[in-house]
Amino acid sequence: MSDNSDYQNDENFQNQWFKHDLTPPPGKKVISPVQQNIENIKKYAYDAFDKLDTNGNGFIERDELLAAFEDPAVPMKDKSYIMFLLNNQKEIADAAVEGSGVQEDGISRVDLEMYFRLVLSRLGY
Ligand SMILES: [Ca+2]
Repeated sequence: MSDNSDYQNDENFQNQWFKHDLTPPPGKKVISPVQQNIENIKKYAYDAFDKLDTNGNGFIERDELLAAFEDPAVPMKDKSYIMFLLNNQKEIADAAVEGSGVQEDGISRVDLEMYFRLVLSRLGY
């Protein structure tokens, strides 16, 4: 095998990959940074739901968000998501009315679903 055929040392080969990274395939919808960020927060909230809902009542309450935010073991990136949830807690909790009709202060999974759907539609996605 000569040096010329060694793809690891072939700059052109590597440049090809960079080009592909920057150009989305035709017809594929480009996800904006804002949309991506919202999707990340939603995914985080879903994935971390059981961890955040420390008393296991199916709702993430403000106290639980604050406790997670102050936990030194929680990574900064997660804290930025938690901060978003804290800042928008009222609006998220009000996004869906749970079965009983009694409005809860905490965030349920249904609230998350409804809220993020609402936000994305508001942004025109
Ligand atoms: Ca809870």
